[in-house]
Amino acid sequence: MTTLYYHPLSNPSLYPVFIAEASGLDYTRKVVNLQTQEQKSDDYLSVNPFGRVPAMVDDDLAIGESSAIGRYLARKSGSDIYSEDMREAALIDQWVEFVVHHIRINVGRINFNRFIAPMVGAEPDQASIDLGLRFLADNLPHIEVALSGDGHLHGDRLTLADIALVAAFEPQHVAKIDISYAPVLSEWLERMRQEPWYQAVHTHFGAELGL
Ligand SMILES: N[C@@H](CCC(=O)N[C@@H](CS)C(=O)NCC(=O)O)C(=O)O
Repeated sequence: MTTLYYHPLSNPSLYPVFIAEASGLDYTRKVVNLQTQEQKSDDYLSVNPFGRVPAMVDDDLAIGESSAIGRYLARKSGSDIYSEDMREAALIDQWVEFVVHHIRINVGRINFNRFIAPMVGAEPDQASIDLGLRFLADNLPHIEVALSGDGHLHGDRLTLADIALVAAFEPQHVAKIDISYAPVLSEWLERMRQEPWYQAVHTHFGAELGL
């Protein structure tokens, strides 16, 4: 049995949950209460010593880190969201890494300061927001070009790369991130959020918490 530990407001942890749904895996998901620091409890640290969500347990295998979990789930399912061909897998990996290191991190900067900080009583850092906005603007043109082809980051089918992009932008609306300068991506995200694998998790980001 596969168990995914996640939190509905954590975009890294939504990535493997979307993958499990898109690849038709039989799995269970468990919310880790970040507000009570459950991620630092002894029980949880025995699952993921990094003390973060997501984590996955599959029989006697326990791992953290969303990208590693995502690849494992995709391989386990045998679904075509990844590839057994090492050259094609590398092309998909390239996009996943681009999204994680150049998109998700900047969405995260903006989200933390605009949405999370006020919730937890931290002081928002405008310089970090500005950096996030600037780096997003620098990198989104690559996404616009890629999605203008077959409507996917790689090839003509849904892959881990597309799911990484949807997960990266989960806090788009709560963090009021204006990406109207990237119209292809804007329309694509709204369409992806209507897909069955997305709707099986939630109708929109934060729905579980009444947002
Ligand atoms: N590189 C990690 C990032 C995971 C991460 O930062 N998770 C955050 C939530 S978005 C977390 O668990 N924070 C709680 C903490 O650090 O105590 C991954 O991709 O899985």
